[in-house]
Amino acid sequence: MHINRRIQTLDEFTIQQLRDFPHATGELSGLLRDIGLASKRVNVEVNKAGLVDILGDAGSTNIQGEEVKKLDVYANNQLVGVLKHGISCAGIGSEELDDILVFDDEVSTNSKYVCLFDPLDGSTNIDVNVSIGTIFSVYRRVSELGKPATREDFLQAGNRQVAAGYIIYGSSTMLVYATRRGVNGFTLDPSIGEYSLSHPDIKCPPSGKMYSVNHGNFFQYDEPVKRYITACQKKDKTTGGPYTQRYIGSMVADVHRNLIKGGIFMYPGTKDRPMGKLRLLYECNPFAFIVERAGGVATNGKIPILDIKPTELHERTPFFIGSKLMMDELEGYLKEV
Ligand code: P6P
Repeated sequence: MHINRRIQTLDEFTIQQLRDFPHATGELSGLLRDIGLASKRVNVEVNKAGLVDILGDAGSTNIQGEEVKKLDVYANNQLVGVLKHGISCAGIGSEELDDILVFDDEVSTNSKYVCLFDPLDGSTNIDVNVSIGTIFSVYRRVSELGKPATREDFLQAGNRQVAAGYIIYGSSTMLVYATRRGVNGFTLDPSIGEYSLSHPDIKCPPSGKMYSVNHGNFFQYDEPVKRYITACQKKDKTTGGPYTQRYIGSMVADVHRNLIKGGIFMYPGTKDRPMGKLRLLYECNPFAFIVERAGGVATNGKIPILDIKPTELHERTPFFIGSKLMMDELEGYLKEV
């Protein structure tokens, strides 16, 4: 009997990974499937956000001082729910929660991993139907199994991530995740309600024609950054300039586009906010892990993002990420005094 295995679902793919690596316990695969399940529930609400009273503010503000949209809260609760009741996660850190949330039941305290996430990035775009996304990062615990997870489990450098990924709720819903074995993309097939492998072994093009930055902050950026942005707008046979400027204002969408087509995304520090806006642990680290596994580069303008040793759960960092040759070109400008 011929079994059509042409398009693997996320579950089939992660189970195949287990077959290929018999020593694996299956906990990481289970965690990824849990996140996939939560994202399918979020997807349903995102897709009908204009129809029901789920738009608008939840009336509260998160630790960032930002108005919390109801979908933010819903997405956070879905992720906490599946991870708390799964068998793979000892605790979580979330943009929507002031502090880490440690799961203290017996199964969770024996789980190997902790997870950090931005449950719904780009939420200011919810009301205007622009693509938004969920971003997640997975670490193996450094604390003793059998005891509750500790803050040190969450404050690890990004180069210690075992997996990272995102879900983009756009023209289609895609889950992209990276492990040390590579980056793979799965598109949600509504006809079967499963993520199906659509982008195997994603590689970030070594160069591209798009640069992504908020021009409204231009005069707030440091001189080398301004010189690079200006160079992106000039005709240049060696770099292929001028580049096209694309800025969606939703990092998941901007970085996803550059991962697939090539390009560079920048959220530099400014005079008012020297550390920029984006969060290291659950925005920059996961994307840095994914893009670097795909052959791209991610820095804070000085060192690799993945080498930064975090000290705070919600700390920010200047962020530059994209195609290797474009990042090398940027580095040349940033090295200038
Ligand atoms: P600005 C969305 O709020 C977000 O965190 C990222 O998704 C996005 O890239 C950035 O902020 C946009 O910020 O200051 O350019 O509007």
